Amino acid sequence: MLRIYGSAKSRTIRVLWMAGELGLTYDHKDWLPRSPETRTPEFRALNPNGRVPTIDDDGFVLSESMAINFYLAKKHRSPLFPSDPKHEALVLQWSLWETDRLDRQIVDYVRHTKALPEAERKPEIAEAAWKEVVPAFDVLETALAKSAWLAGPAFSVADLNVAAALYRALTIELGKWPHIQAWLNRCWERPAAKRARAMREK
Ligand SMILES: N[C@@H](CCC(=O)N[C@@H](CS)C(=O)NCC(=O)O)C(=O)O
Repeated sequence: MLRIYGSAKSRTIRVLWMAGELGLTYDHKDWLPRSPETRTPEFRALNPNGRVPTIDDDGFVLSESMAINFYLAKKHRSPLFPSDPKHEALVLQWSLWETDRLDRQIVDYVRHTKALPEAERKPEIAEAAWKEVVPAFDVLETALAKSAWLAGPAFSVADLNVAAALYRALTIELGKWPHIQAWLNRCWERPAAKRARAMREK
């Protein structure tokens, strides 16, 4: 049995989306980041970082949302994991790129402009984050102007990983990046994405 540790109100939303795409049944430990449940020796034994998402798939324990999604898609022989090695490499390229260029930056920007209570927002953090978000969005916009999807001719784990990581961007004005806007809409309109989002926003 697959067990998924982590609330949809965390990066676990990526894995819940993937599990939905694959039609998997799973036991969900709906734990918030830094919750007491993630601070136990038992959870530390699964993920010494104390972070979510983490999965336990019949004893195979894995952390890192992007890696979990590669694993699940590949294990279940889903077309979301492309068979062409070039498309597979593009899945890795875009997932690693997002982790490097946008993962923390987009969260910092949105938290410090709207998500946090006003008294906790730090404009200097938002400003520094935005300086990194803009060139990264420009790169993504150029790629999506050339191709509807990030890794080959169809929606794949590359699109899922990057679009899911850009959950926070759903609240940003994206008029300057029309291809990102259209692609984000296409990705988040998928039934599995809507279900994962509903889990987060309930
Ligand atoms: N690179 C990791 C990041 C995981 C991560 O930072 N998770 C956050 C929640 S979104 C967490 O559990 N934080 C708890 C902590 O920092 O102790 C991934 O993509 O899975």
